[in-house]
Amino acid sequence: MVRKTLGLLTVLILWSFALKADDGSRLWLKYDLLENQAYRKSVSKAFKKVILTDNSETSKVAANELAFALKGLTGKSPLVVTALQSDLSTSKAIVLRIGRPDGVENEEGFEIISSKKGTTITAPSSKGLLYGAFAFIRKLQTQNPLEFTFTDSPKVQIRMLNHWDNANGTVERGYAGSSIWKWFELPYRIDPRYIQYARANASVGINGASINNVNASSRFLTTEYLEKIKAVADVMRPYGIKVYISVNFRSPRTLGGLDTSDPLDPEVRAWWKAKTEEIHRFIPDFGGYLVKANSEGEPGPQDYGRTHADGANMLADALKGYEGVVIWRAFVYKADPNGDRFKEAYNQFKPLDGTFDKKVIVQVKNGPIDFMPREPFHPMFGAFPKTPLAMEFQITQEYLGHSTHFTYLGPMYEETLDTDTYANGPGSTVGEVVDGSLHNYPVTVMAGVANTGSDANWTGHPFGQSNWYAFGRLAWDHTLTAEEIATEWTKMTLSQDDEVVNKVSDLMMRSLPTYVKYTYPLGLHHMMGEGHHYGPQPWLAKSGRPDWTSVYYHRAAEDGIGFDRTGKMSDALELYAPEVQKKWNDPQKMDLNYLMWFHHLPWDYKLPSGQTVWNELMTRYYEGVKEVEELQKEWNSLGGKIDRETFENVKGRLAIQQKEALWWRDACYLYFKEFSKLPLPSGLQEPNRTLEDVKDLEKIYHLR
Ligand code: GCW
Repeated sequence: MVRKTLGLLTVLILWSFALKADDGSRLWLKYDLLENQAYRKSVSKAFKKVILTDNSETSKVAANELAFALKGLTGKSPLVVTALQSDLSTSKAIVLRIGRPDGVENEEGFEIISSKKGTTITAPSSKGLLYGAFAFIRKLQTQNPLEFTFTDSPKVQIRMLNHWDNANGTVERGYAGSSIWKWFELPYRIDPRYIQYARANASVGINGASINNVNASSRFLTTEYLEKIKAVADVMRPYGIKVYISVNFRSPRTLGGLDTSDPLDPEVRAWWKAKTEEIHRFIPDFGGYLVKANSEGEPGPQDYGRTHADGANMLADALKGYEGVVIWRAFVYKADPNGDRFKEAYNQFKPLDGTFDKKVIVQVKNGPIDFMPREPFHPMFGAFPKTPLAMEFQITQEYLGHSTHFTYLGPMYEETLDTDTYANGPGSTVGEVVDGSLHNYPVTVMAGVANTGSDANWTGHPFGQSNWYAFGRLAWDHTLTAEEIATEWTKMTLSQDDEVVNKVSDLMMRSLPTYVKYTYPLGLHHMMGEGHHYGPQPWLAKSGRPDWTSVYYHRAAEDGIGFDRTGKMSDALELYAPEVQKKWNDPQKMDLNYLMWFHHLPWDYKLPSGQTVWNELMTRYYEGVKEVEELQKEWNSLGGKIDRETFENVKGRLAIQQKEALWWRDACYLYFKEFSKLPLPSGLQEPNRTLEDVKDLEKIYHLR
């Protein structure tokens, strides 16, 4: 009897676990039953059917998504009908209608007029209807009152993910399993995750995906692969997503059998024209080419004494007559121990402003070095009135603790986009450069390096999903705040309880400043483990190139620490507008978060805070560790209030993060102490290990 009861109990427990456990695969599109009964009732009363007045695939996707969401949120399936079927009453319905309402600025915009008696979504195109449908669903998921009017249009035209995925299924800088693209199965088998991927992107307005690594294999341009890419493009199309291909500049040689890839060579140009034509036979709405050239060993026009503009314009020429564009990356730098990598891209590209074809966009990383946890904005954003510049953010956390550390990146994106470049005087933010409003760019692009992978929850760390989400929302509208996005995401993804939502979004907002404190306080940068870019390695002095070491950047010595980029040394500051220079050229007046980006200061230099550089630095390292412990405690207090699987997942990762925050702190303190020869500020406790002990830890990562 006892045994029987126990058996039953186990089954019940397992069953309740199965019911509750959430593997995260549904992302923020969960559509779980609305817990607030009054709200749920009013939603199911207001919307009994979805009426579609347009027959395109994309509009059908929009209608079906609305029906699917309503079924999940209210427990009742609405009817989906096309207006052609009968002259149905529009009361108690969500009506999807093509039209151009006032205030809708472009084709992808929409208007929602909602009431308790029904809702009409109007848009100039079916893509607009799709975005309107997802916006409406978001309002329901976040329990917005049902009476409202809302118009919205994207500020940037091309909002895309850049996948650094390879043909063999690996992902460069990917930390969530292998690639989502199953090249060996395509075009015959369509993995259902492609559709889920497309839905997720469409829900935040992402309308482009470059499907392969910018360190590109020519293989993606073979006919065999074009057939595979076509199959992916066919899945993406109804969701409003165009496919782009990263290309290897040497392809005319490797694939075409030519003995050069010189962009001015007529045969090379003809090869690209023919290839472009072939691509369009497979993918008529092909998005275009993404190119990493003459960067980190990749081939490019400079191999033939030509410029980036020569290379990009040749590809633009091949795309003439088609919709597609050329997105040419500005991530270039050369190995010069006496130079400053900060200035490289600017110096190579600035003379080319105004010489690019209209189809070319130059894609610039948010900061001048490389996706560091906190970078000043890239100086190029203040200096290219005649060339459209695309923003490239990194969503995958290459330098931000991969998928073990909790770092919500919304505040980083927001900070960059809101910074004033002074390109046309005060009020010329990076966001306004990128959205084209400042210089009237004909094409505008925002790209995010994807953090998606084969892990069930797509991103490894559950909060990695929020970074994908935040990128999409800000690419659509860069004036949204990171905080409102955090709240919105949490409501859709983790909880419907206001108290939990407030707590979680507060933790999200604190997560990045905390990460910066225990890794790169005061504007230090590029001191991570060699190659894999994980954990601290401030002592790294020898690498394949001088600008891949740590000492190149922190310049710690007996006389102090930091990279002097003022007129006294590299003068990189001079690349910014005078107002920006003024903001950053005086250590007594500047935001200390950027201090070491621009100044080399004695260890005992007195900062305006009253602290010396050494004491401020150490205080921040120690605070960072404490803050992780607080994050951990506060997260752990949410047990029972968040889905168990997600809760445990984050809890486990936070435990690793706590250990590794200590690793960073001890490594940096013990190493920098060798130069400063100063003790820890009073009240801070000595680590219980030596510098050698900490250096030994790094061996674990070199075993890979
Ligand atoms: O930071 C470096 C990364 C490389 C990457 C490169 C780039 C795709 O470590 O992995 O290569 O940036 O952005 O091209």
